[in-house]
Amino acid sequence: MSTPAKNIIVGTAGHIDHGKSSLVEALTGTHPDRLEEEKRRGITIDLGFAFLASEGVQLGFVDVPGHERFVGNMLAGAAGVDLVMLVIAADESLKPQTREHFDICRLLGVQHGLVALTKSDLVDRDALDLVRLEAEEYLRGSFLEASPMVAVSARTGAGLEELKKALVGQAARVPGKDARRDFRLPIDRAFAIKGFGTVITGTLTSGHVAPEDEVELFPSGTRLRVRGVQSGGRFVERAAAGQRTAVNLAGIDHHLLRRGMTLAAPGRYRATRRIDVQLELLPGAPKLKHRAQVHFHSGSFEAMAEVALLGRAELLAGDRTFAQLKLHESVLVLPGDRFIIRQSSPRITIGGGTVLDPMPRRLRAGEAPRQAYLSAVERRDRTEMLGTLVERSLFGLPRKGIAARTGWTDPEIDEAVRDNASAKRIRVVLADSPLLYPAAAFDELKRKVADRVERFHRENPLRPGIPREELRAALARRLRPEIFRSVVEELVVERKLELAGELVKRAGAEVSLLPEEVKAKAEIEAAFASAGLAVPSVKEVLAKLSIEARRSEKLLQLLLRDKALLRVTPELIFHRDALRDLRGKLASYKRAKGERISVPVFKDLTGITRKYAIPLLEYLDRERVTRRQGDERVIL
Ligand SMILES: Nc1nc2c(ncn2[C@@H]2O[C@H](COP(=O)(O)OP(=O)(O)OP(=O)(O)O)[C@@H](O)[C@H]2O)c(=O)[nH]1
Ligand SMILES: [Mg+2]
Repeated sequence: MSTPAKNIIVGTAGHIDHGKSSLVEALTGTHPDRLEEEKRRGITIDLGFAFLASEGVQLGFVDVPGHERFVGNMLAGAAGVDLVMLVIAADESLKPQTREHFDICRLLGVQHGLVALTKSDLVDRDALDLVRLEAEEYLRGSFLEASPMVAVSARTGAGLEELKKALVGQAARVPGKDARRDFRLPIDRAFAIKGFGTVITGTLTSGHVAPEDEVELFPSGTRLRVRGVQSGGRFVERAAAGQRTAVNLAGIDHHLLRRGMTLAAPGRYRATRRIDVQLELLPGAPKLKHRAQVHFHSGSFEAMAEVALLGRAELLAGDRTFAQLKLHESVLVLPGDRFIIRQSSPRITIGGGTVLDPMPRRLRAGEAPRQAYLSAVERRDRTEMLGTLVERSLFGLPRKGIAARTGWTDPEIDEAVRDNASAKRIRVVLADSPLLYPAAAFDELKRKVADRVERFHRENPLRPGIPREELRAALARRLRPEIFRSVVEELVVERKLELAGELVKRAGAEVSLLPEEVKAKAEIEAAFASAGLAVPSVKEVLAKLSIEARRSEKLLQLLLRDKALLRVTPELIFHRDALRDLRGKLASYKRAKGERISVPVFKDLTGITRKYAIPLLEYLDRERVTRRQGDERVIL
C-alpha cells in the first residue's frame, strides 16, 4: 500500500498585477481566473484554484486577488493556507497590498512559505538585487526570514523549476492538517451543476468527508447528505484535511448556501455570535477603542462585530489583549481558529487574533476567572481548561457540550475528563449524558446534606427521617436532581445515611423517646387495646396524657407507622389486636353458620353499636374480608 500523498494548500499573496495568477498558470498549467469579468479586466476578483502534483506532494493552489477592494475575498482564501507564496514584482517591489497580505498571513498564523520575485524578465540584475534587498529587509524577523526567495518569469519560464523545487521543499516542512480530527469545511463557493445539483467548495481544514456522510450545515444546523466528493478535479472515495474539496449535497438548493457557512460533523458544534479572543493590533494601526465596530473575518466568514476589550478602554498599535467580540451574524468557530479584523473606512486590516472561547458568558464586572480560563486556552492545556470550565459551571457541565466549546475530539475529551477525575478535581455524575461537577462543590454538598439530616434528627426526634424532597429543597438553589441523587447515594455507600422509602436518615438512627414519652406512648396503646372494638375517641385518649398535644400527636403517629394502631376512618382508630380478633370471630362464624351475615347479627356477634359497626364493615369490605350484598355481607 502506498502512503497517501501529503496535501498542502499554497496561497498566493501580493499586490495587484504583480503576476500571481500568471505564476500559478506557469506552475500548474491552469489559469486560475475563471470569471468573465476577470478575463475582460485582466485582474483577479475572486478566488481561483489550480493543482500540481510533484514528488509525492499534492499542492492545491488558492490564487487570491491583489486589488485592495477585494481583500475580503483574499481573506476567505487565505484562511486555509498552509504555505504562502508571496509574490513581489521585480519592477515594482513592495506595495501596499504586499504588506497587507503579508500582515494577514502572519495574523492567520501561517508558518511556512517562500517569496517569488516575478517579472524578472523586465529588470536588470542590479534592479533585481535591489528588490531582493528590500524584500529581505521587510521580512526580517518574520516567519519568511530564512525562506527561499526565487526570481522567476512567467513569460520566459526562467526560475520556474527552481521555484517548484523550493515549493516542494517547503511543503515537506509543513505539518499539514489533521485528518483525524472531526470534519470541518468552511464553504467558499456554492453553485449548481446540471445533472449533479448543489455543489460547494472549500479547503477541508480538518477531518475527512466521503459520499453518504451526514453533515451539519452552520449556522442553520440543517443536516444534509453528501452525494459525492471531488478533490483536485476528480471524484474521490474520500477527501481529507488539507485538500481543496468539492462536495455534492443532496436535498438543498444552492441558493441557500453561501460563502461563510460551514459544513461540519453532525451533532458536535454550535454556531455562536459571541466569542472570547486574544486580539492583537498591527503595528501602525490606529488605536482601537472599547466597543469599536470592526469587520470580522474567520475562515470564509465575514460579519460586523463589536469589540469589548477586557479590562481596558483602548488598545494601542502593536498591543495585544483578551477581548470579547459580539458578531452581527452567527458563525461556527472553535478555539484556536484565527481571525482578522478590518476597519470600515478606510477599509484596512488593523489586527487579528485567535478564538479562545466560542461560548463565553456575557461580560460582567470582575473578570478574573475568565482570564484564568483564557490563559489555559492560550497554553492549549486541555486538562487545565476542562478543570476550569467545570469549576466555573454553576450547575455542572454536561459532557455532550464540551466539543462545541473546545473543538476537541472524543478521545481528547475523555482524556481530559480522566485526568481531572483522577486528580480529584472533578466528579463524573451519571445522567442522560454524564455531568461533570467540581469535586470541591460536590464534597461541600455531601457535608451540607449530612449536616441537614443531622439537624433534622435533632429538631424532630420523633420523626424517623427527612423526606427526600424536603432535603433537596434545603440545599443549593437549582441543584440538578442527578447531582443530589449522587450525593445521597455516596453518603449511603459510605454508611453515613440510610434510605427508608422516601425518607433519608442518619445511618442507624432510631427515633429516641424520653422516658415520659415512652410512658405516654404505652398509655395510648393500652387505651386502644383495652377498649376492644368500642374504641374511645382519639381526643379523649390524648387529653388524658401528661405531655403536651404536639408530642402526643407524634407518638400517635409512631404507633400508626408501626401498625400497632390502625386508622379505619379519620375519627376511628383501632388496636391491631382488636381487628385481628374480629377477623377470627368472622372466620368461626362462617364455619358455624355459613357465609352470610346481616348488620344486626354482626352487631350481636361483636357487641358493638351501629356507630362502630358500619365503619368497621366498610373497612372489612375494603380489606376484602367481606363483600356487601344487598343488606347483608358475604364473608370471603
Ligand atoms: N513581462 C512579464 N509580465 C508578466 C509576468 N507575469 C505576469 N505578467 C503580466 O502582468 C500582468 C498581471 O498579471 P497577473 O498574473 O494577472 O497578476 P495578478 O497578480 O494575478 O493580478 P491580480 O490578481 O489582479 O492581483 C499581466 O498582464 C501579465 O501578463 C512576467 O513574468 N513577465
Ligand atoms: Mg490574479
